[in-house]
Amino acid sequence: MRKEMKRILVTGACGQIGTELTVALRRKYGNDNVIATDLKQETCLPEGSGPYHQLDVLDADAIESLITRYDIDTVYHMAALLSAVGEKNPQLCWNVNMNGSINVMNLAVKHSLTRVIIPSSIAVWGPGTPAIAPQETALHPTTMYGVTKVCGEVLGDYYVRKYGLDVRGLRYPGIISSEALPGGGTTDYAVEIYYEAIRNGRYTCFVREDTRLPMMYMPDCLKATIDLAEADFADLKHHTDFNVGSMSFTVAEQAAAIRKFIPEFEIEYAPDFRQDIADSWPDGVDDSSAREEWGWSPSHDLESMTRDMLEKLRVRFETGVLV
Ligand code: VAH
Repeated sequence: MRKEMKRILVTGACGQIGTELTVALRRKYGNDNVIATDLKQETCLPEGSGPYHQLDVLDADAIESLITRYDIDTVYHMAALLSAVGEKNPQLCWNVNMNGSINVMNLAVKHSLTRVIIPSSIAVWGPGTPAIAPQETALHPTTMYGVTKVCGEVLGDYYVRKYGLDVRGLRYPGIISSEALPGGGTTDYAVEIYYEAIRNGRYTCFVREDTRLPMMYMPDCLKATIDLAEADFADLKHHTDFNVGSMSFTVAEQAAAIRKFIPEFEIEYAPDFRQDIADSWPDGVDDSSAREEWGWSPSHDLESMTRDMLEKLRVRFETGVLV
């Protein structure tokens, strides 16, 4: 089985993580060696920054034609419906998240791909999970998205053992980024709050102020994803289910961090159906396995993320990129 990662296919390349992951991979491997795909017809990536194809991950033949056309050796399979949007259409969530993943894994085996990266999430846990989620604990998700993430983990592990396929994944916490809005997750509030703080000086949050969840700034998310992908397989005891943490905070703490830069910022709370999902997830994670097996170490905390987010968003509002 080839070990080099040289020709990469990204699915869900217009998603919150996919957008910035594609840019980071192109910077590292070269624009033309990273093929971006998404369900969207038009690319969301800068014109001329590398190949883009519209792709439905339920169409195995379309995936296969890209694998052969570009001699792909690695797939970052980012395409998925997230927790909140998945609860509005659980059957579609199952279909896309599971059949998309098994299409990628079957084609990876057929074409002897070097590696497949398939994200998991803190959504694998449920109400009985300890406040700090251990690496090994019972997985009782309460969302269809979480069910698909548990299934994705064990399906990936099966392909490692049954076919010798190199499948890797990490349990993303809420991801916060300035470049692409999240696509229908429960943790979207932690991103929207920064945009609204600059746009309107105020935000109505859809979870309570005492809601505490594990979160991660996008630069750390990209670092974790690519570091895991590049780790020596022989060093890994886990494959598809690494806990990765960086910080945990309540909405009230996040609002206070924003007020250090925007003193007049106001927030009110109007919890909706996403409160029950957030309440089912842990406050934090034990990521000692990721630290031991592939050297995971985050760089950002709430203050440095807040400063960077507000600086970057202010520029984009002032230059008219955002309104
Ligand atoms: C969601 N942001 O909220 C995603 C994530 C932390 C959960 O997978 O659905």
